Amino acid sequence: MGQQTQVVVGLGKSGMSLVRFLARHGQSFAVADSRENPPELARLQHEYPEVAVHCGSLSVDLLSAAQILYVSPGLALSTPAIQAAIASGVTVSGDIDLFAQHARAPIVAITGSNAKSTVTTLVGQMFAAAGLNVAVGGNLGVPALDLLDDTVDVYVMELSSFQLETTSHLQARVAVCLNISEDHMDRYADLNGYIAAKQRVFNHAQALVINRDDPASQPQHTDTTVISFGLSVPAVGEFGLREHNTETYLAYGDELLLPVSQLKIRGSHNQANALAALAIGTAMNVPMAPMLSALQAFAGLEHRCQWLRTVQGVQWYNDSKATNVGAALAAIEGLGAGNAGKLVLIAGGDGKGADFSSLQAPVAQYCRAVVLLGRDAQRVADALAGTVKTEHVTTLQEAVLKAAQLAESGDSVLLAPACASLDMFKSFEERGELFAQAVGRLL
Ligand code: UMA
Ligand code: ADP
Repeated sequence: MGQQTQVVVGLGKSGMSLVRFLARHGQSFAVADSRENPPELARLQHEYPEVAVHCGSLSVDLLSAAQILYVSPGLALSTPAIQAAIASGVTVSGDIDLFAQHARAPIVAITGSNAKSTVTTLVGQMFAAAGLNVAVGGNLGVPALDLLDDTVDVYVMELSSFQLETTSHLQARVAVCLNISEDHMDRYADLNGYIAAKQRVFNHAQALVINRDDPASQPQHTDTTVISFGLSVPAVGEFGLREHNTETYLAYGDELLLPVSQLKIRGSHNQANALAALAIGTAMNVPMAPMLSALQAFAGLEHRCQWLRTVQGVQWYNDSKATNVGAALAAIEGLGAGNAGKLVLIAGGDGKGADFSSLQAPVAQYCRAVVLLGRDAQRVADALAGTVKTEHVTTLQEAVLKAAQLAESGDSVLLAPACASLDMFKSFEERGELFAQAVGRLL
């Protein structure tokens, strides 16, 4: 087997999209994955039998002999074989870098700890309503390289911190970091390392959309156009909220755009998301009218503060995608502040090394009780000690029954685990679907 100057490292969705791209461009390359049986191995061997593939522990010799590695987002750059290659002068890149170098239409790049998928989807729908041929993907759904198409008018890309780590040529037309809260602490040395990865989204961008309520999400310095969003009253050229005749409106400077009562997505965090999407569209010169009609029609994504049903006066919400503390906080505060009743929270799972102490105050303020399950249930319970009643259960079905007992008419039950699902479920989607089924069975 000859030496390859290009190696695709990782054979999941991103790796396979890289294989398709490089093969389409007639380039030669090898593939490596640290797993014995990576998810796309059978497909690779069937569709590209000529490509050399190395599975099992990563070979330092293979990686260090290359000129460039395209590293998948799931693989930490601190992996020893990758570090050894970097030390021998090998360039590290990734699918987003290659995508950005080949995209012929502007890129809207959206990152942040939470709300990426919601805002990316909403912006995609706004652009489509304005008649643009828009391609939407990245960390959300279709891998970036599979979206490349010369008929596209604009790419709207959700980017994770992992993808940004290997990206040096993004040059987005509009870049946004929606918010920062602790996540993926099993992958970063500290919060600053995580923030630095997120902030790479701003590198060489033509216009920035920033969250004026969240300093950690903002660039250190910039000399490009900036449009801000936030929940305060907006100055000229900013997006925010204004009160008028006892109603709260989304506003652009002095201009009232839409009463928040006309949004289908719930909670103040979703008002911030709507404002972010409008700011992104404005930075792209998209007219306001089609954006507002897309916004009014947008019912949100499944598993994100999704209303399920009312049972005996109790509202049930599925926020299984609240896989970190910041998302759970937003849901508790967003739903708690707007409700006359109390919340019964269902939480716990794989905590990814997070600190749960910031849940204490909102749980004390808005919750009647907390039902806990999963691997880090006790760590969450310890952080909530002295607030409200906590109950431990072992299955999601039991959690639903326990929450139904604890909730009173007028209350809401919220699944917002503040943890990943992987200790008990295949994915956050599976956790949310099983929750919705159990709620559907309640009498
Ligand atoms: N892995 C190995 N050895 C390898 C390569 C990967 O053990 O050599 C493991 C990783 O540690 C990880 C898993 O395989 O646990 C998947 O990693 P991957 O890089 O092969 O993932 P892909 O299938 O390419 O999917 C990735 C994103 N996944 C991750 O970043 C973990 C998908 O985001 C994304 O949709 C896809 O590319 C297309 O762009 C998912 C995700 O969970 C939704 N993202 C994280 C999040 O949103 O929090 C960042
Ligand atoms: P991401 O793609 O960044 O994970 P999602 O749109 O899938 O974002 O939402 C992830 C979680 O974050 C959900 O639990 C959702 O309810 C919550 N969330 C949505 N908007 C916000 C926000 N502005 N701030 C904090 N959490 C939010």
